[in-house]
Parts: sequence; C-alpha cells; structure tokens
Amino acid sequence: MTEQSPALDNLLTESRTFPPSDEFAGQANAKADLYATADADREQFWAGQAERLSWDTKWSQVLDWTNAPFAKWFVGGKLNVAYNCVDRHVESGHGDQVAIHWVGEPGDTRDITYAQLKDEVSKAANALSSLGVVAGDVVAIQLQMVPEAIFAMLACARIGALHSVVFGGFSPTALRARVDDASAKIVITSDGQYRRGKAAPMKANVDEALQGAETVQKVIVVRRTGSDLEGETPWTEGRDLWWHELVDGQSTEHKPEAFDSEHPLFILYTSGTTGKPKGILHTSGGYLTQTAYTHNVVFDHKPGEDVYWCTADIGWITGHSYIVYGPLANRVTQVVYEGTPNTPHEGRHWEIIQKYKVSIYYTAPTLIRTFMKWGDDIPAKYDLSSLRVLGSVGEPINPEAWIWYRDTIGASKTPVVDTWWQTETGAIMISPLPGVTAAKPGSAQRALPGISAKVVDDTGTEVPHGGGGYLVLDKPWPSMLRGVWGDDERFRETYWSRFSEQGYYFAGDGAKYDEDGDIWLLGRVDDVMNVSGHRISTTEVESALVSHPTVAEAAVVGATDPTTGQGIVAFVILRGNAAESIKAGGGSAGEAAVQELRNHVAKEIGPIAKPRQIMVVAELPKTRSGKIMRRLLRDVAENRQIGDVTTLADSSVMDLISSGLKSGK
Ligand code: 6R9
Repeated sequence: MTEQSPALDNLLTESRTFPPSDEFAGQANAKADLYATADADREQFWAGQAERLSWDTKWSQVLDWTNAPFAKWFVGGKLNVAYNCVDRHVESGHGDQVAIHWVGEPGDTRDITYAQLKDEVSKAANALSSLGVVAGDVVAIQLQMVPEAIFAMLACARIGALHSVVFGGFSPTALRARVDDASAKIVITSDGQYRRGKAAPMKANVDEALQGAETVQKVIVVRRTGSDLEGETPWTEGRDLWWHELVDGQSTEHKPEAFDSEHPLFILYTSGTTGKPKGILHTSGGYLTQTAYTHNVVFDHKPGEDVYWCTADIGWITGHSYIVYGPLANRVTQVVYEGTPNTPHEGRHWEIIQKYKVSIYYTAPTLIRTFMKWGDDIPAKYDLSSLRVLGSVGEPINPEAWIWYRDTIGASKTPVVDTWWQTETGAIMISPLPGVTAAKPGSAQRALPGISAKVVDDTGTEVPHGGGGYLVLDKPWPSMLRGVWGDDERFRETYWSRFSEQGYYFAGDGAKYDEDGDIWLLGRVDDVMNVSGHRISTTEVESALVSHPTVAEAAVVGATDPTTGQGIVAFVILRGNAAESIKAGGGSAGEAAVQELRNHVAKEIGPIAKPRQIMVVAELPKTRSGKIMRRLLRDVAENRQIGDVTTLADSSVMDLISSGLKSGK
C-alpha cells in the first residue's frame, strides 16, 4: 500500500443485528461490565485472569515491556502448563470426566478421561526423557488428528521441550525446512493417515524429508493405519521407534517441573503468503492465561456441562490454542475428529454433534460455505438442538454465510462469535461476547476486554468512524508472540517497523470502522486492490459474489491492468444446480451467468467494483486453515508461472485450475 490512503471504498451493506436472548445473557460467563473492569486497570485485570491457573511460584510483576517489542508477562512466576491442563483437574476430583471424545475417520472411537489423559501424558513425558530430551529441546510433530498428537504436545510442555507441529498434509520439503530451522531433535509421526476413507502413507514422506537431516536423533511412529496401508512402513533401525513400544511400558508417574512463565512453549510456522515461513514463538504463562480466558468468555464454556468441538487441525494455531491449551486448562469435554467432513457422507459433522450433544461448535468460514453448497437438507436430518454457541475463525465470514450458520445450524437463535486473531496473537483478540454483544453478521466488532485494537491510516492516526485503513494492536497482550525463531530482525521488521513511532503491532490486515465504531476485517493488506485509484477490498467483492444464489465460493484478486492500474479478476465455484444448468446450456449460458454476476457485484458495491473477468472453477487453492492463497490466483490472472505451492492443503488444485481454464471449462 502506498502514500496517503483514502478510506477504503467500500459499502458493506449488512446492517442487521442480533442481540443475545435474555436467557443467554443472564447465564453468560462474561457480562457487559467486563470491558470497564479491564479498562480501569489492565494489568490488574490480567493478573486476575492469570488466577485461573495454578502457579508454583507467583509472579512479582504483571508486565515488563521495557525491552519492547519483546514482552515478559507474569515476571518471576513459575508453572507447569501440562499440569494446568491435566493433573489439577484430576486432583480436584474430575478424573472421571471425559476430556476427549475421539472419533476416528473409519468410525472407531475412544473416550479419554482426565485420569487417563494424565497417565498417557506422563508416559509420553517419561518416554521423551528416556531418549534424552530435555527442557529447551525441539520436538517436531507431524501427525493427523489422533489422540497421540495431543499427548505428545502436552508431554513436551510437561518436560519443558518445545513442540513444532507441522500440518499432516505438508510435503517432505515443507517438513524438512521446519525441522532444520528449529534444529529438531525428535520427530513424532504416524505410519499413515486416513483421508477420505483411504489409508495414505505418512512415514514414507517423513523419511524422504529427513534424508541427511543431522539434528534428528529419533523418529517416533504412531501405528494408526497398520495393515490398511499397502506395503511395509519404511524403517531405519536405530533411529525409528514405534510409539506403542516406547511409550506403553513407561511409568504413569511423572512429576511436572515448574518452568518460568516466559519459558518457551512452542514454535509454530505460519504458512506465510510470501517468503520463507516464520517460526512464531510462544511462551507459557501469558499464553495459557489468554487462551483459557478467551475460551471461557468467548465460547461461554461451562466445565462439566458443555461439550465443545473445535474442528481445526492441530497443525494450525487454532488447534493449539482452542483444542489443546485453552480448553484443557478450562477442563473441557471435547470432541476431536480425525477425518474429513464428507467421509463417509456429508452429514458427518451433524451426526457427531447429535451423538455427543455438542453444545459449542467452532469452525472456519470455508467449511461453512462448503456446508451451504452441500445443501440445507443435510443438517436438517440431524438433531442439532444441543448447540448453544457457534464460532467462526480464519477469514472474514461473509454476512451470507453468517446468517446461514445461525439459521440452519443454530436454529435461528444461537449466538455466532466471529473471532479475529492470528498465529502471532496466540489467542482471540477481537470478537463479540455471546452474552453481551448485539452481533452484526460479517463483523468481528470489538477488541475483547483487556485487549486494545485500532484502525489507523498510513501515518498511524486512528481513522474516524466510517473510515478504513490498517488494523493495529496498540497495547501488549499476554499471549503475544515473543519473536520469530532465530530471527529477531525479521520479528521487528515484519510486525513493529510499520508503526514504530507509535509502537503499534502491525497485523497486516485491512479493516474499517462502521458508524458505531465496530471493526470489519477486510482481508490481508496485500489483497486490497487499487482500481482507478479506488481501494477495494477483495473480501467485499467476494461477499457480494457469494450473496448471489448461484455462487458457492469466490476468490478475488487484482491483476495488473493497463488502463485502471488493477482490474478485478474473480474465481467462482458455482453451486451444484447452477453449474449443471450452465453445462447443459452451453457457452452462451455460461456467458449470461457471468454477466449476471458482474452486474450483481456492481449493484451490491458499485460499478467500480464490477469484476473485469470472472472465471468459473471447480476448486480454489487453500492453506490448511482454509485461507485462499490469492497470490497463486494472481499468477493465473496475470499469466505467470505459478509460485510456491508447498503450503497448500492440496497442491494439485493449481493444476486443476490452470488446465480447466486452458480447456475453457
Ligand atoms: C487464527 C488464524 C491469521 C489471519 C489474520 C486474518 C485472517 C483470522 C479472522 C480473519 C477476518 C476473522 N483471519 N480470523 N479475518 N475475520 N475472524 O486464522 O491464524 O492462520 O495465523 O491467520 O487470518 O487475515 O491476519 P492464522
């Protein structure tokens, strides 16, 4: 983005609001006064939140920001993160409470109580120690959603080792880059994983990745697919160990050691739209405080009563903060599902919600739009009446999808919380409070109590209501990243140099205030388009497209244009019946449909936002968390060689798009 930027030219027209029912508001964990309490004394507020945890040594200072941007929270405090997520619940008499209802893709299930979780984590911790892993070592974990993934993460936390979880779908190259960057000593993986009903190898990819990787001493392999996998699991004697052989015989006794509040907890690499992935570093006390606090107030979680389900993968920050750390610190009972949402049928999620009486469900807009595409008749077959809070994360949720989510899944009454945050922020930052906020579809609305966010212009000055610009976080927060692994310079440069004068954290997202001062997220700033001098957000054009009944999903990019600077190019996936009728109607039907969509956008936003070109595609390139990689679509729109695809959830999608366009489909 260049020079003085005028307000984004946008017209997000959604204006409906949905206040909580009196009944919900009355029983909610967070009441309206929480904002004022936090504002009155932020440090005291956070000290109060840290009391949710059990500390071996109490802190002497809440925040030390003298060495900004390197924060220290709860200075001098000591705690064990795994003890807080597991043991203390057993000690307080909840050992028999189910922590995890695990559901395997093929239909096998496993219920794990807190007492069992304590045993499993202790055994895994003893196993890692037996291999010589000590506090400060790095353990890479490439596992699908099996219970051992959670045991392994907590075992690392228990002994003070850092985990670096690598998404199960990542290529050998992507795994190797992460192993090398952090000098991982141990890799934990599985023989294979079930994807869409089939067993696919995992260990073979890990072996390919680790050829010549000098730092890796042992590879621990969870047996998951076993004989379902064709061929033997490749094995390196002396290096490779089966999880069950190593862990099962270990003692269930393990004394958790207390570590400093600032002891590193994990590294997680952000997929990064450009450049080499960054290893985002998180530490212990502040991270656990904010993940536990937000899980309590945003989802209104009641331990022992609610059944919670966050559908994220543990390879994404959402899996770290809202499957493992926040929820377990809060003594959650949660569902963990191994597989894809349409295996063996498109009602799998609703079937699971019905079976376990899930009351809190947290997922991503990409999946919500997919469910919409599959049709309302699918969820209608199941009893979803246990649901009482719905959450969304990962992208701006289009008002269309928000309304569908609330009406079709939430029986037109559950609060929907649209939660904005990042790998770097560690925990939710901007979100409605379900018992307080009159929700606005499409807006994440307001920073949580204790958090401060602003929308500023190029000079760092806050924009007025109705104005747009950049989202910044103007005050430090407990779960903030503590750095980029091994690269302090990149940490300062990426996040703190843009508004260094003010000392603001630059989130990299465009945002605007509406007339009430509520925040609307508009996508990554690199994705804002400039058409004849008008700044138009990709998010808004996408929302306009998705609001048309024929469109299931849309991705929009700005492509260089000789007359307008940038021209808007849209990629759309049509809904089943629309796609069929266009196919039946031939070329002219396709042209007419595209013309109608262009006019629809012009009507919704304004003629300036009318896409120059609309391409109908079957798939969109997405990361593991469902974010569209617009950079790759820009390559297509500008007829360039397609760039790095290693962080795509499915790297074959780009071939599909390019070949589909060439053949005119
Ligand atoms: C948690 C997570 C971070 C980026 C972030 C923004 C986008 C996430 C959002 C949202 C609008 C929301 N994002 N939640 N945009 N509304 N509710 O997704 O972390 O994978 O690091 O991505 O995701 O662009 O900057 P991460």
